[in-house]
This record gives sequence, C-alpha cells and structure tokens, in this order.
Amino acid sequence: MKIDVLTLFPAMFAGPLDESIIRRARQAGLLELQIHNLRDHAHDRHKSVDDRPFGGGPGMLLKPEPIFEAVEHLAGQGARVVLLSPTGRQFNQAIASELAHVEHLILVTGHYEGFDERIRAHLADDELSIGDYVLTNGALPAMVVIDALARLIPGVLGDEASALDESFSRGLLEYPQYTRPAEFRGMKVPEVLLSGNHAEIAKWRAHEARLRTKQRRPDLLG
Ligand code: 4FN
Repeated sequence: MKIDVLTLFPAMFAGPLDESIIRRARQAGLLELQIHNLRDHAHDRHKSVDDRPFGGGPGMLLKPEPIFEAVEHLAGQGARVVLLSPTGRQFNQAIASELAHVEHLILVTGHYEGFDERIRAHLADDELSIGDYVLTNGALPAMVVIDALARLIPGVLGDEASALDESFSRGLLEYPQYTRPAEFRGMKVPEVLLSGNHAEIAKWRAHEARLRTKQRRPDLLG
C-alpha cells in the first residue's frame, strides 16, 4: 500500500511513523509512506499556501492551487484522495478495513481555518474526522489513520496482534485480563481463570465482554 501525505508540518511525522510496527512495515516494503510539504507546491516566491476568506471573517484558508497541483502531481490512476477534517464522517475500524484495501491513498491535512471549499467539493473523494475536538492541524489525525491502516495490511502483524482484530470484529470491548501474580496486595484474579476449565473460561470471557460493552459503550452494540 502506498500513502502520500500533504501537510504544512512534515517534521511532525518524523517520530511516530519511524517506530515499532509501522517502521517494520515500511522496511519490509509493505507500506510505502511519503510525507510532502505543501509549501513546496506554492507558486509565488513567498511560498504562500493560504489567503483570507472572501466575504470577510477571521483567519486564513488553504488556497486551492497548491493542493490541486500537489495532488495532481502525486495521483496516478486510481489514487483515493482523503481530506482530514472535522467535517468528515467519523473514522472507525470499519472505515479502516475498507481503506486498507486501497492501493494508493493521498491524505490531505489542514491548517489555519481549513480549506477552500473547492478542494472539498472537487478534489477529495472522501473526508474523514478522527473525533470531535478542536485541533491545531490535521497531522495527528493523518497519523492516526495511517497507524490504523498499516496494521491491517497483510503481513504487517504477527499472529498475536491479529487476534485483536477477531475480538474487535465481534464488535465488543475486551474482557478483563490478568497475569501473574494470582494475588497482588490482596487483589485476587477471578477463580475461573485459574481453574483450567477452558469452556468455563470462554463462557466467562464472553459474558464479561458483553457486560462491559453494554455498560461502557452501548453504542457499539447498535
Ligand atoms: N481541525 C470542531 C469544529 C470546528 C473546527 C474544529 C477544528 C485544524 C484546519 C480544521 C479536528 C478534529 C478532528 C481532522 C473542530 C481533524 C481536525 C479531525 C482538524 C486546522 C481546520 C482543524 C466541532 C469537531 C470540535 C481546526 C469540532 N480529524 N478546526 O478542529 O483538522 O481530522
């Protein structure tokens, strides 16, 4: 999978995407990730990428020309152009699974007050938000999306972590888990988990997962 990111803050991407599983995916060639500075696509000698909104009002908007040209420069046939923006549909595991099949993704991140509307209307194929809070720019959302997609690329995860997908695809939160010691400061591990009775353990876990989901995230049960 190839992912291009357009941002005004390429340096923000340096640490998080060079660690752990993402790093291995990149080294193995399973994930081809390129971060592009939007400012490199500005025309004028001041390298301006933003301008004031028509009609007045506070703040600045990202101009259409640099973003259109950057995307056209990167997009071959069939690249999916995704805008990260609070106006987007909320990113979730189902969207991650769907996007993980895309061959070439271009993520466009915002700054200032946002984008000229023509970018949204005529350039983007899709618009995603990672949640409802005010951010300074779209770099962290882009990294969240990249992280969620990367681990779904076949070959990126070992068997252990893949198991997590099975539990999530059942749509429930995790059941409580314990490791040694069996008693810590008077706090005991539930007896059933020490019993060796695998059928009882599976039953207990299924019950706890459902209970916890119902109590804490009823929205996941639909
Ligand atoms: N944010 C809200 C309402 C109005 C504006 C914002 C906001 C960065 C360029 C967008 C934020 C959150 C999740 C991108 C927020 C995301 C962004 C995201 C984002 C600078 C303009 C801005 C009602 C959601 C609180 C700033 C609500 N997922 N504007 O944050 O890019 O992807």
